[in-house]
Amino acid sequence: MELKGTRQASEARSAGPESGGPRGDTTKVVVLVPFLTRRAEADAVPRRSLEARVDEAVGLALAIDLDVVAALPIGLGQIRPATYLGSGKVEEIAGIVAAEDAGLVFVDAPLSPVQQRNLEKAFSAKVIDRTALILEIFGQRARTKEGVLQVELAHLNYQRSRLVRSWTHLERQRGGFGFLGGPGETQIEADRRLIGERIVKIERELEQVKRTRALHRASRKKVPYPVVALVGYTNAGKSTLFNRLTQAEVMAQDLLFATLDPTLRAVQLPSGERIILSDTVGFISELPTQLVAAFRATLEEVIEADVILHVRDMSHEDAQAQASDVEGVLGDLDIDPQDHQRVIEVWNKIDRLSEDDRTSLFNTVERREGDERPVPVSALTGEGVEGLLLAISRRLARDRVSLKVDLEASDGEGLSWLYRHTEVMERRQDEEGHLHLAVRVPPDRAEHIERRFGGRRLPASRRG
Ligand SMILES: Nc1nc2c(ncn2[C@@H]2O[C@H](COP(=O)(O)OP(=O)(O)OP(=O)(O)O)[C@@H](O)[C@H]2O)c(=O)[nH]1
Ligand SMILES: [Mg+2]
Repeated sequence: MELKGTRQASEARSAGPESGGPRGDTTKVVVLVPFLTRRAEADAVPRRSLEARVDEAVGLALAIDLDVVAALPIGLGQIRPATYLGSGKVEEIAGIVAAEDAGLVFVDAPLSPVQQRNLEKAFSAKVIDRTALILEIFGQRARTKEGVLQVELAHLNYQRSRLVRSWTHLERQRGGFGFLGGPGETQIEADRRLIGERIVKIERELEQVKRTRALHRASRKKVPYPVVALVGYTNAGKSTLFNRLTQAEVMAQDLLFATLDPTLRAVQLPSGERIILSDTVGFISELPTQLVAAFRATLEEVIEADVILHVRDMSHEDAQAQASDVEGVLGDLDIDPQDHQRVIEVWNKIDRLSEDDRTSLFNTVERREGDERPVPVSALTGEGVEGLLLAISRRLARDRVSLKVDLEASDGEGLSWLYRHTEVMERRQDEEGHLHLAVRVPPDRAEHIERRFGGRRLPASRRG
């Protein structure tokens, strides 16, 4: 068995020995990545390398500052109903847990409550599965009221589905949001009715928050700026690209799920038009079902976006598998990932490629035609970003209608309406004082302008 020790300095917040509870330090975690040795997996699913899976699991643990004392791929002939892992493995791991004084074991798989409890007994340590860990990360990251509520809701639903006793006495002593302690875990003890009541309450609050946000979005819609949303696998470089495009300083880190709540900024394209750029939460494979719903709400910006940038880390060995995961989630959001009128693939991190890989990537890009052509960039160095902006402009120009509007110079009200509700591309005043404007609007607004101002549609000359 390979032992991939990845120690990370972190403050030791030892919970201390507990009679009957986990013995070790609950900030020290052993990461287990079970994989089936006889794979019955459908070939349609792109395979992930085991090493990348282990890296990702370690990344998840590091994302909440755990001290990873060991990370082990665990080959399984079959999944055991009682303990998930075979008894030999369980014993072996228990030895490692004790030797490393780890108080926590992260099993990168979905565990049943029974399996979790049995493993906790066998390891004398707290055991969490993939869903619990991701929920924990989300709990720490959520900043907006809506984000916090959504994560708590996902958390409660997860708890309700597994009401079993675990090391609850420990959780009471520790702060924090969720599974590693705090009020979330305490409620495992509470009965279903209490959890149910809390769920209803949160759902009601969420409704309210959503209504407010829908209102905000509606009022933003009156402003004619199109919305461009960044989506992609976690750590693909969305926030880095967002910062490059907006000159903002959104947290961009080599950290899984660095971004949780959507962030919006206005950006001016070189062609002069303004867009609203939206940075969003990253996706991950085997996204826990409880979180899909939370994602859906967080991703409302994406659902309504005019253009979607699918940012991909092309230097990652699992780039293909990651892209399929992202496309799967887009599909769940009723967005067709193959609709290249709307979805632009941004091939990021090209600065990390070898000369050969770079050449072959550019060849692949060249072979694709028109809208299907991905845009290679490096969000880090800025290479290719001009091309990306151009690709965005082209998409936007296509589904917007350009109109020519003539106004009396005295029509100040009309003029200010146009500035508020359209993109004014050109403005000219003739000798007699008449104003001649070229404006651009979404198709549904064009009719109104034709009626109100007698505007005339221009041939779509700006189409790229
Ligand atoms: N070499 C290189 N590194 C990059 C590039 N773009 C992003 N990175 C790095 O990749 C890591 C992740 O970047 P982020 O921008 O935080 O990724 P993200 O997609 O926003 O990730 P989440 O918010 O976690 O979903 C950071 O360490 C970045 O510096 C790039 O073009 N080249
Ligand atoms: Mg981010």
